[in-house]
Amino acid sequence: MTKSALQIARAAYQPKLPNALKGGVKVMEGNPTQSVADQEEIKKLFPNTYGMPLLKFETGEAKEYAPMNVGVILSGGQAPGGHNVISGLFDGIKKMNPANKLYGFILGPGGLVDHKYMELTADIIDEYRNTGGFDIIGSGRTKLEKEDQFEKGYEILKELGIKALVIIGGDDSNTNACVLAEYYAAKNYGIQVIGCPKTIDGDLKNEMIETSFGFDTACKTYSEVIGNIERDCNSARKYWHFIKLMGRSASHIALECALQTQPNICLISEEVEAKNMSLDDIVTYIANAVAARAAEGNNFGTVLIPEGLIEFIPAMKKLIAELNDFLAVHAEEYAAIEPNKQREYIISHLSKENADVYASLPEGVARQLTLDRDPHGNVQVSLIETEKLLSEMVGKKLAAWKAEGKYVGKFSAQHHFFGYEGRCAAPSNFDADYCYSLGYTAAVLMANGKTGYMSSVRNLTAPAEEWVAGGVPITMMMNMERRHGEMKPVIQKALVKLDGAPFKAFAAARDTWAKETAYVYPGPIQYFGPTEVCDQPTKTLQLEHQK
Ligand code: FBP
Repeated sequence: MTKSALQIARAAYQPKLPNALKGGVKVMEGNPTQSVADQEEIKKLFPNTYGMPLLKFETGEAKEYAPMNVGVILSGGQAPGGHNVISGLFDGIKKMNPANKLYGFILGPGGLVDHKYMELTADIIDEYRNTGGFDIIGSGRTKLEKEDQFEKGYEILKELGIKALVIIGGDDSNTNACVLAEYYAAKNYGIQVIGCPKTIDGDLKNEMIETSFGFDTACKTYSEVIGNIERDCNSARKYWHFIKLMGRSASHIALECALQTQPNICLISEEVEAKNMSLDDIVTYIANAVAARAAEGNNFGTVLIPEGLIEFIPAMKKLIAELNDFLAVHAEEYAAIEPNKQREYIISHLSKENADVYASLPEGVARQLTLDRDPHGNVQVSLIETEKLLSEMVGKKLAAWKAEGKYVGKFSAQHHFFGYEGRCAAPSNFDADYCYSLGYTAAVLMANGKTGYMSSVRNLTAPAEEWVAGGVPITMMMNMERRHGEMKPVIQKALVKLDGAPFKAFAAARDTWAKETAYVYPGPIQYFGPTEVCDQPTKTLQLEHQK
């Protein structure tokens, strides 16, 4: 593989570890734990893995460990640093016993079920240290939730002599890791399962998991490009840039990028829902900012839009729910209608409230809402071009205001969607160190016989040497939620807290940012140089840790 000069230099970077992981490790047990909610139900569902204590690692005597083979799976969307979790895990198990072997299952959880795997040897691991992507073994979205999958997995684990499995994934994959841990414990199969918190979305976090890995690098990558757009925008002074950002339901990415780049506007889905805002309220909010800037001679600006916005607008949520139900029954009848009559057909079959909302939508978006459905019959909201929907509606509103004699200046829009651009970026120093430490922590948890735990590394705004490593029982993060019509135990998703420090900092500054041109240009991630340039965690983490 030909490598760039930066890749070669970066390969030599030795990620930092917390002091407690540098030599022998002592495992300190805390008090028994409880799930965040629905304790009785969760306890009943996880009799073998419920209530376990929190674990904290401290420096201890070096021990000898019996040899063990270990498996690893990358699950779900890519996130920068996955390769470092695997290299930390590899170095950890080799340090405990050089005879230990690491096997990677290919293309996600499906690899375990289909028995597709490879041994990860030192030369392979060395190729991938400090690189972005999940390509060392690939990732996939197969859900591990059925007993026959668990049994198929057991067959191959037994065959390879694997005693412990690490699942690197988001909230759903870690929920499934816990279900698997419980199943293998109940069956006495002697296989431990450990989870690792991954997702650029930043929505797998709680008291014990300060952030999921990948969020730092992804946000810094998007912020670099948003900053570049802001500078372009401030140079040409003729466009409003509407930028949609990945993140699924939660708006953490949009919020962090706003804190880093100070755009004119950033929408936060959680606030839209809490304030019961309509699409028109949002459009009016943006249009007012456009008109106010135009009055100062500034016919340009930047708007950040979280990917999941549509689902958080209460009226749209209701409309989508009714459309899902209606089309589940009438899809064929609808498809047989002439294209130019389909809109009328839908309007005539919806309740008055939803028909009005539907009728107010631009043609293209209205069509997307009725056509693009996933295998479960749901609208694929991520495919809805919210950035275009909003700019089109803002344009119309401004034209109407102009017709009424109001000064609105000139409005010309550009559109962007940033998601895939950041998910495989080479990890920042923060993610390189954090991921390596998470992988190493997983190795210590396994060597000490733990199962049903998630690797936890905390105190992340301090230098890496002072980070606190340990394990958190996955059941501790669970509650019961309705999924596909059934109540299921799942890890509670962390949405943006409107009373949290990051949102409050943003809310206190946003009116100024809307009016003035207060852009910040963060520039590219730096790997070599002064620590204040290279090693800063996200603004979200810094604000959350401020007392
Ligand atoms: P995970 O939740 O699996 O980490 O995935 C995150 C994400 O990047 C979301 O932000 C985005 O909505 C989704 O994956 C896109 O999925 P896909 O990669 O299947 O297109």
